[in-house]
Amino acid sequence: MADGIRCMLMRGGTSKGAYFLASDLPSDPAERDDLLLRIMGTPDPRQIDGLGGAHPLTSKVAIVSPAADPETDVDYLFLQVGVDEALVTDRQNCGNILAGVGPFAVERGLVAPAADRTSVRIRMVNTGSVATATFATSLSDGHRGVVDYDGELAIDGVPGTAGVISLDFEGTAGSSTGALFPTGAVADDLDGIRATCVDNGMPTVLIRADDVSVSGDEDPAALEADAALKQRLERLRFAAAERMGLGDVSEATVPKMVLLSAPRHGGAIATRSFLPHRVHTSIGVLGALTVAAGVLAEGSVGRELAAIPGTGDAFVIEHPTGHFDVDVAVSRSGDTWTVDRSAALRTARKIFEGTVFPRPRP
Ligand code: NQM
Repeated sequence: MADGIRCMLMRGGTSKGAYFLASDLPSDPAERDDLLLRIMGTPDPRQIDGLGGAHPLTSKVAIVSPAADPETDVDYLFLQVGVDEALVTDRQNCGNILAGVGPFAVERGLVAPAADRTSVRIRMVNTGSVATATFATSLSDGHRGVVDYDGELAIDGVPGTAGVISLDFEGTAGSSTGALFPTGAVADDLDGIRATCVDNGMPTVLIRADDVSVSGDEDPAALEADAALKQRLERLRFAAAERMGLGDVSEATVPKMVLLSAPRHGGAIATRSFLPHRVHTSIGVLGALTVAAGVLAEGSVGRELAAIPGTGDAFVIEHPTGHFDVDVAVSRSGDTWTVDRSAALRTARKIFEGTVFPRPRP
């Protein structure tokens, strides 16, 4: 470890993380997690002695390896690293960090780029579902090829523009819990509150903001300062987790809690997402796909607040720094709901490539 570990720092969507090849890290999970805590500077609210950015959205790790199965090109394991808590968890996926995985696979020579656009099929090891990422590449350096990160797509929550990375998902419905609506109902009574428990890639609990006495357009900082609200949501989260078959979630970052209110800026629905303790400055990718799938189902919490888009139109999710447009379609046969389409556009950027030196063990 004195020689350091090869690492790439990337922005993926509205998040930022350290990307590694699995072969550059210890194979033993406990040893690997201890190393990652020391690389990211956890536990410490400022992560001053590591790469972490002092927020859950910038304390993330992607571990990429050649695919174990011939149906896909690479395997991607996502790890959420705590900020002030010495925690590394694989119990959630991350679609924002996923946006950097295809480019990283090309950068590391795991996937040969095409002359124009390259598609990489990625197995998300955390849940077993698959995403196809497609992005611009060129063979301009003669032999190895390069990723073209520049482009014209602006995503809310990130300044400027960058190249489009399209993400098409398969098998996200119920990928952590077994069903799109894991409690068996589109809405449940949870501790006296109507809630929709839904999983289109991210186990999530949808509740109306006005049911917990907020309007749903507050700043993240205002919601984080509301200790009574946070306690209430944590109780609801534990109750929901039990109904969703997630077991003990005291050390897990799922299910996410999402407060819904009527759209204010021409979108379909307004959201405030809890991560679950800090409040998201935008919304996660799988989080957004899950909100859309939940709200589209008749009888769900949020359906009555939403302005449902026409067939073929994007489902526009309003969030604290703008909106996130996703392409989601659901259908119903009897009581069973199926997700027919889940896709979104993101951007990513290579920020730094080099060798990271972990803090020594205490
Ligand atoms: O839902 C944050 C993020 C995420 C997750 C979180 C994500 C997703 O924005 O796919 O991207 O919900 O913990 O990075």
